[in-house]
Amino acid sequence: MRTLVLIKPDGVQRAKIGEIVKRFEDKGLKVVAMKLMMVSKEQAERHYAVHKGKPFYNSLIDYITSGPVVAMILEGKEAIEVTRKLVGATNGAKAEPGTIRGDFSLSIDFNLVHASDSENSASYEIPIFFNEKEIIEYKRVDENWL
Ligand code: FUP
Repeated sequence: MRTLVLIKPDGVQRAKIGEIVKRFEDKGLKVVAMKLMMVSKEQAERHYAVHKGKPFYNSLIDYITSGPVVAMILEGKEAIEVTRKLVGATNGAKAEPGTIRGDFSLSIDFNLVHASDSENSASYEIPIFFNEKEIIEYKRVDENWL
């Protein structure tokens, strides 16, 4: 199972790339694609299409396109649910301590990370950021122990 994760512009600006990736790696999730990139307006609009028309939509587009993000695909057992648990609740002020948002975010506006919320979302979101050639199939040496 695969999921799309974005370390959003606040995560990059606050130098949390390593800390955030570490949590996914430590859990046993495998990085099968990763890049630092600017999200175009077109990509942002596709990615957040479900939120079109909501009061926070325009600021969401401005935020995700405001600076570099780290896009990655994580693979592993129950990858979508496990990643969402590690990320925590949408509003950082309410997210549990121990989660990424719970430890590093105090708001809903700057919540550091995006992670797909279902298999449907993952298969919609992944091609917005990656083509097939950018996804690497390999075995982690500890895979049989996870
Ligand atoms: P999440 O799945 O936890 O990333 O959250 P959603 O997909 O529901 O929302 C996507 C982004 O929209 C959030 F990261 C923050 C923003 N948002 C708001 O600014 N206000 C809201 O009421 C809901 C979401």
